[in-house]
Amino acid sequence: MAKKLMLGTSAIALGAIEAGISYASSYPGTPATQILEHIAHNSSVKCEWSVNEKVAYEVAYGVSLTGRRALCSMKHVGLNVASDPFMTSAYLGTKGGLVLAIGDDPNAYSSQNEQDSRFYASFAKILCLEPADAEEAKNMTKLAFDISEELRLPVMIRSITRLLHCYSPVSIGKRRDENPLSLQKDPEHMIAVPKHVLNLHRELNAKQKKIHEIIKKYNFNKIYPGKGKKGIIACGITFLYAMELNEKLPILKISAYPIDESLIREFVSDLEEVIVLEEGYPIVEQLVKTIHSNVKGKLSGDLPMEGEMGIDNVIKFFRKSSYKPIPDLNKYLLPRPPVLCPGCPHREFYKALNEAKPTFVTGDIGCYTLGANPPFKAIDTCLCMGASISKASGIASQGVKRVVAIIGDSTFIHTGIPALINSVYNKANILVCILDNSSVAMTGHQPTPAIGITAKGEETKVLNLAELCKACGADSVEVVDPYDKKATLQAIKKGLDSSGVNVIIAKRTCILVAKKLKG
Ligand SMILES: Cc1ncc(C[n+]2csc(CCOP(=O)(O)OP(=O)(O)O)c2C)c(N)n1
Repeated sequence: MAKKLMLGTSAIALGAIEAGISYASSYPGTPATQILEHIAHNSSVKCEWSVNEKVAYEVAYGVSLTGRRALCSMKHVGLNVASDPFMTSAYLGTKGGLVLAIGDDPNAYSSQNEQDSRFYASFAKILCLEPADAEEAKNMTKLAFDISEELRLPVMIRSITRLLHCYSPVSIGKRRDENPLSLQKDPEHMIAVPKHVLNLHRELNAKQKKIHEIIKKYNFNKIYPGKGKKGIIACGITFLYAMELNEKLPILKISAYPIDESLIREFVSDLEEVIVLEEGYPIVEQLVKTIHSNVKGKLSGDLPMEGEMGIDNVIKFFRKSSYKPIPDLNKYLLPRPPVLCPGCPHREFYKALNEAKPTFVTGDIGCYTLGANPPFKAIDTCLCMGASISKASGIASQGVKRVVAIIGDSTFIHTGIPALINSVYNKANILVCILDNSSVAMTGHQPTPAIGITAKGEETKVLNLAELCKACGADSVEVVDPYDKKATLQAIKKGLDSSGVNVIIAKRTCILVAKKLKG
């Protein structure tokens, strides 16, 4: 079989393509963005950038109802947004294979937290696979569709930045045919209403035995014998750390959850010490601690609870006295904190905003969050996508005047719209500034509905943000060019002094996109 060096993201995409998917949906988010990009640019599979992760998951679930296969991918925090349909879809079950590929981000290289999606899989009572490298990522994704159809449940592929953004060899296989279209009504398994719920929950619980059987059948969790009374339990990518360590110790490789307790018992029965390696929260370690009295890992304080574990921390733990840290080359480099690009329209907007002297500025997530850094220091809070307008409403509800919410175009469409409606409905006095650079710049310039280009690069209807804001009931909507400082400053000053919900759309294409368009 031919092999190719591939990114983990591309490997997952390839696994889904070879599995015969009929659709893929996603909302951009590092480290998972390139999964959909690979499908869009390297296959004929239909796919979409959805407006947010909840919508992406619901679209994929809809495809599954037709008997066809769908992949839905997102970053870890995206699953918070998609958690409502995700949780109940496990109750209803699926028809065509439905696979949810999640990119976790230990160390928060590009995220607002380090949450571990394995919790979500166990919360929803579904099977979760955790590959160690790109080859496994591809094979597991492909297999996950068969497993999903066998269980009639969504299956999660959980991987992390280190795997998704690294290249390793991947075998290229054949694309399986798509499933035939077969949309049949099945109210008991399609309508989540109270009268069906207990039965659905019973069915979901009954599937747990089958999940364990499938994990055993495919040998996902495997013991590698070794020498000595110390043993390693290694989850996902940490299996590579354990191999690189080359201590010749017995290893239990974990690639599937929920974990089979009996396998852990079998593995640890003869051991005097068990070391648990896992990226993310100490989920496996917590379980092993209930089975063995000498467990080393994050909970014991031997490995870091926060950040990425990485091979360096593992070597440090095993080779205590002879450990030589990897030289910190960063000290030879000039510091390069993330900054707004030269010529970025957000820069110009912040200059005007600072001059207008607002009392408090609620931020959101996107390139414009960098306005919190010097020299602008223009943002006072950042929580999660879509929160700027609602936070501003909360602050203003306490009588604080001249409160400004800053939000990007993609973020506004993602979850800002309900917050705008909410602020109008509840009579807030705030100024909302939508920094519209006609791009999802932070994640690599994906298109948005406001520019009318699909994931496949096709033209589609253009969403008019100004008309939308008016329809939401905003008291005024003004569109300005942030390069026009006078007009921008004037609009901000006017908005700050007005009551009600006033919106400024600062519209200018991201400088990097504009450069590309010029060629
Ligand atoms: C729930 C969630 N989904 C996705 C992301 C990844 N992400 C960070 S900012 C952003 C959107 C940025 O686009 P926009 O609001 O247009 O601002 P820009 O970067 O273009 O200034 C995305 C998708 C995230 N942090 N949280």
